[in-house]
Amino acid sequence: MMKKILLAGAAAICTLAFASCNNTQTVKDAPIPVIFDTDVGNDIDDVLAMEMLFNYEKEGRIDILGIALNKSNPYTIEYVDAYCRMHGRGDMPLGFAYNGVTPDNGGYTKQTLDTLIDGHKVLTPERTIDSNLPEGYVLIRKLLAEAEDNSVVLIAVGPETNLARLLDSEGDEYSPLDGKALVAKKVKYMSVMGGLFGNEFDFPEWNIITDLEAARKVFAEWPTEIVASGWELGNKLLYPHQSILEDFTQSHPLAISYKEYQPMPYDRQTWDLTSVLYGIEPDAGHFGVSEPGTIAIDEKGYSIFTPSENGKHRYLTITEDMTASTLDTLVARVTGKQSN
Ligand SMILES: [Ca+2]
Repeated sequence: MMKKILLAGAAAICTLAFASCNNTQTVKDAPIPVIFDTDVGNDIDDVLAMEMLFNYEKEGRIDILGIALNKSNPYTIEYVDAYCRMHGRGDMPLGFAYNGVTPDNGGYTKQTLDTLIDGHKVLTPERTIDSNLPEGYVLIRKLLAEAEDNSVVLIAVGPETNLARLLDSEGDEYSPLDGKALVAKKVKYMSVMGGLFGNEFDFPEWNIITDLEAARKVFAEWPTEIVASGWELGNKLLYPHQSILEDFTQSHPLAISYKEYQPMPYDRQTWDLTSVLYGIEPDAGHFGVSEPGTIAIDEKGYSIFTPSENGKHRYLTITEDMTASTLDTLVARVTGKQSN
């Protein structure tokens, strides 16, 4: 009898300890406010990256404050609006880079929007180019103005048109601060896919050269910490096509778009996914990070890293023995299935 009572007492203490531990964790793990700047419609990795963000949001780990589109094509608006709607976020604030780069249709947005399964569209947009979306940089200004100081994680995975326009912006109805001061006050750090680092390859990376002046400005003037994922990193982590075929229903817009983008089977580089994973889980050990320094973009678009003790820039690294587990985690975050 005595033993039974003692055990019950111990269980009660455990329960209390667990509750208290849980409370601490709840406070510590308040959702991270995230702004996503993307060129959905160019490469397919943006869609996988966006899917990761919706999975994080459903788990209560982040709040997606808004999405700024930097592909200047009308189908990008319809696609992203409908994609948000599919995930129950038809209210998602969207901004658009008017007169920006890559105005072409690209290889999967229109095709997916046009797809009918059993006579039904798989994506049903309500916002279009005629919806008077704000400029991407204006949207970001509004969202930053409403956010807590030093709180927002900005994840940027395309040409940096919106970000350069943001840095050039003056005070407005949302904030008296100019773009740089507003970013310095509100942004915690930026996780950006762009550039190329290390010695294995040597060419100007696509996100950088596609709006070269914007990228040069952002790396020269952005006032917060930047962690860049270079081309070489996502190139080491290839998304398994089997996941597209087996983890998604084949009427899912992600699966349709992936198959439209290139002939299957192919394992696409996870460039944009790496910046999402690091942006949300910087301390989880999925990547290494370089020493601090400064990333400069030269006039041809090459990214040049110079180490310095007080530098605000770093870039992601990965060793061969880390790739299998990091890739597993990327797949788990894209599919929303449990993993490490
Ligand atoms: Ca992209």
